[in-house]
Amino acid sequence: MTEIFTVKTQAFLDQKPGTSGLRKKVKVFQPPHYLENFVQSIFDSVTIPPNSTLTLGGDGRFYNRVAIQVIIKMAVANGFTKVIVGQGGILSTPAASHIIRKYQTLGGIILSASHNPAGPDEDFGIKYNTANGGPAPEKITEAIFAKSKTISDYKVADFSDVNIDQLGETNFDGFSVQVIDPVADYADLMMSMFDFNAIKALFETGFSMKFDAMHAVTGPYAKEIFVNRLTAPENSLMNCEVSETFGGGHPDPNLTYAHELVEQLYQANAPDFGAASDGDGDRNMILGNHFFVTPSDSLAIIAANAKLIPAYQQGLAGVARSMPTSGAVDRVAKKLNIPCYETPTGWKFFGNLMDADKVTLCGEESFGTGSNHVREKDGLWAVLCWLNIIAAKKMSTEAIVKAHWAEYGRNVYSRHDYEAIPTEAASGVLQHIKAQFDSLPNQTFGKYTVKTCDDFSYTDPIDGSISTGQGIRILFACGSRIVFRLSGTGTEGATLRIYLEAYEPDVSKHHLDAQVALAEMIEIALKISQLKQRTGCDKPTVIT
Ligand code: VG1
Ligand code: CO
Repeated sequence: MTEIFTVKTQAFLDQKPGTSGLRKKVKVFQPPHYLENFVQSIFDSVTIPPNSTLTLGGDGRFYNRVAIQVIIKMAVANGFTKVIVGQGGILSTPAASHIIRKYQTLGGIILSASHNPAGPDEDFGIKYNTANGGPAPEKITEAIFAKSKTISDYKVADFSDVNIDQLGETNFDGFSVQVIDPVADYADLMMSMFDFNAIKALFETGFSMKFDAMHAVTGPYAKEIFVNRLTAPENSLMNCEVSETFGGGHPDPNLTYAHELVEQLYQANAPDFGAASDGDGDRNMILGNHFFVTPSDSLAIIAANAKLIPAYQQGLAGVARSMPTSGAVDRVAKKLNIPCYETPTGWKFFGNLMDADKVTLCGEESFGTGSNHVREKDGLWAVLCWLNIIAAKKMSTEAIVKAHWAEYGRNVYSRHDYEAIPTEAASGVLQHIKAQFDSLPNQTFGKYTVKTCDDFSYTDPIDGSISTGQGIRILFACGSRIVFRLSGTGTEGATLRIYLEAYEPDVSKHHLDAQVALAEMIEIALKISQLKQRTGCDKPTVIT
């Protein structure tokens, strides 16, 4: 008989899950009982019926392997009869979502801190996904947090470490562990959705691509899909070996952190197309030759051209975007005469809409796009959407975007991040803006007049749950917007994000750089927030 031990423990009071799970420094996770307390709090917050299976995998960062062994033993002790684990402990976030759905497992634990740097002195993270394949809803994450504050013991089974590098199923006494190929099921799903023959033919014409996995989890997926199945040349890939430290980098696919790729796309003889994915494979950046596609535009363009992709040939039930994401997709929805939902930041809010078949596509300004094929955002899926659309339209990335703007007008958009600023200064900025909620409406700044301002709250149309405090919105009479929001994924101080949007119907201004086009809005944002005075920062850390 496998022995089950109950271990006495004491609560750590800081285990509050953020936008996507619990993220802390590895050093915080390492002391005895820290990881175990959180895992037990997860298991105590869900009902585990007999014969339940758990999906388990992570982005391959430092501490992934250690945590996987702990979680396997705790899952067995808590009544799971099977654990499906990705070989080497690897599963990208969208692949994990697919595995949960395909094999109908009770849920999954994904070990990732996404784009946060990895290594012994960097970050680790853990999140729980439910049976629909999506991130646990707030009701569950709140229960996990509450549990973690009162926990007094946890359960762990006594057996030696499982070999997670060897494919196959091992039967133990009353339970089994199945090590699966982390890529195959996901690659098959992609093949069933896209026109692989058309994309192959595109590569055969000499169309060139550069995909940057940023040393993180999508490397093996990209090799299988782009090189093995789509016959793109090997040199289409860069940084595709998963490293425990993510090569010492910060796998956030944006213009700042993916600069190695950006430089290649902006050099002479640049490839036709460029893309990058983040640490856990759920986000993406799309580039053309000397051209950057804003994520909000990417969502709108995929929606507008969805019928060119076999999986969406029948059209879309609806679309959804997070509140700070630009309204570009709203214009497409209007034209297609389908509903468009506005949710708070974070993928968990899209799940209910997709489960109820209200939406097919959804996305966030933060380089996250996805559809109802899984219940997570999906980086490689977005890249395949673009390749499929390019193959079908026979136009360049830039030409596709410009044609879209000409048809719909351009929602000029930018996000300014102020990272790792003192927490007090950051909340001071938000308090200062909120204190002006009564006086701002009707105030005029240059050509912009404030119409309304509020702190965004959302009532889920499916289950009626309410989420408040989701970001401060200042809406102008002309339809432009400024949004201020604190990040829920950082682990150092606070990160304040300012989202800026202005609608430009005039084609003759579409060539303008977003920072130039938004210069006046940026000034207004700084003025209303007193950001410089209150934080001492004179410029953003990241501009997108
Ligand atoms: C950020 C993004 C948000 C995204 C989240 C998780 O959150 O803004 O849109 O859903 O990261 O993405 P925040 O709270 O820092 O703004 V990932 O790739 O870290 O799973
Ligand atoms: Co991610």
